[in-house]
Amino acid sequence: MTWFHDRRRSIIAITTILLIITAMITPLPLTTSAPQSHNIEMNARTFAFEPSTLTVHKGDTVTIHLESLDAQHGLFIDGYNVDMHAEPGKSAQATFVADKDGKFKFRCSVTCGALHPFMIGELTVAPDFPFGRAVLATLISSFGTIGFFWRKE
Ligand SMILES: [Cu+2]
Repeated sequence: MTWFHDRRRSIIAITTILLIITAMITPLPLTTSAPQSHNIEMNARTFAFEPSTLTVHKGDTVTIHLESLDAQHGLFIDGYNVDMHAEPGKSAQATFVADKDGKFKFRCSVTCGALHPFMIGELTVAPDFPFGRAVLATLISSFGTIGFFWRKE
């Protein structure tokens, strides 16, 4: 009996192929495949950053312009080795490639007062989606293959 006469196998093969196509073409909420450049104007004041959260995609180039509105402040990003110092009238700038995905705290790196330890924010580096889709497609085809070759005695 050839495979296409086997109803169970035909259903599994067709379902698997349809699921893979769905995984590849379904629009995801943040569909940016090509790396982007971000120019971020970051204001620092005692004791907060504005904005306090940043979201980019893995592979993006990020330039942060740090402007201080009152005293000397710094901006250090955990896990990225980015550090810069600014004081009023003397802004600082740093550029880096967001090559690691995950959530990274950024914090003031100049002791600026009582609440300095709480002067923090968060950088989110979202995984790049073509990779996510590839992982999904691989998983679906693995399950499909297992289903296809599974034999009940
Ligand atoms: Cu500080």
